[in-house]
Amino acid sequence: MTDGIEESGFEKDGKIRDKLVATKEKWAREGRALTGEQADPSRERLPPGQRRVDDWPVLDLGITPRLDTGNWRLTVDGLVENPVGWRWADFQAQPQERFLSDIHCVTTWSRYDNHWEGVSARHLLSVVRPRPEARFVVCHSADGYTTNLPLDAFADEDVLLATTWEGEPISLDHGGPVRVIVPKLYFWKSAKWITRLELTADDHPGYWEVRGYHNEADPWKEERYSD
Ligand SMILES: Nc1nc2c(c(=O)[nH]1)N[C@H]1C(S)=C(S)[C@@H](COP(=O)(O)O)O[C@H]1N2
Ligand SMILES: [Mo]
Repeated sequence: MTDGIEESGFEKDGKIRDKLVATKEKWAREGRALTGEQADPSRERLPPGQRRVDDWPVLDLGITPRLDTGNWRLTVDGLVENPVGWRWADFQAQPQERFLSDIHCVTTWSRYDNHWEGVSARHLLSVVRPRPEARFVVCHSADGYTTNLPLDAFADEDVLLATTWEGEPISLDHGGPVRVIVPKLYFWKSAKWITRLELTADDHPGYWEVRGYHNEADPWKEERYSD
């Protein structure tokens, strides 16, 4: 798999919005919304080129998997000492933690003060125990989407596998029953409908990363697109 979309084995509704994908690829080529500025997250809350919204837009490829807490599974495998295959009850049996973070989407909206609950990436890593060679995490989703992260970025203290937002279960539209949240990076790095986390030695650029989006995706450095 090199193009970031793959068979997931889950039933799905809808099909890839080719026009939307083409538009976003065009934006990447044109460098849309780039200001050329950088900002210091310890001094400013809104990254360069972003604007604040109060709603929470739904953005994805157009394929909604028929996932629920009954058929959802999470596999964590690859370069780990203790691979796991969790069902909902196994996931719920892990320590549940609360998080507060902002969302920054590359399409320029930011949403402050999102309250999440779920299992921290740190806890998950303490269970699976990455092997010394593990340096990257590939997030695989039930719609076939993938996105890649350095293991260090995934291991950050604010990263979680979220099951609730503002006290309610995360809706299917927003990636429920379980999605990844990586607050320090643009939101395309936060995989909805997560079903597999694969730890690897080499980097495997995901769906948007092979279509012109930046591999690192730090909003404070405006890493929207690759050059
Ligand atoms: N599985 C999956 N995760 C995904 C996507 C997707 O298409 N499929 N889109 C990404 C993008 S580009 C964004 S901006 C956010 C949007 O999440 P939201 O719909 O909850 O706002 O999800 C990210 N995670
Ligand atoms: Mo996005």
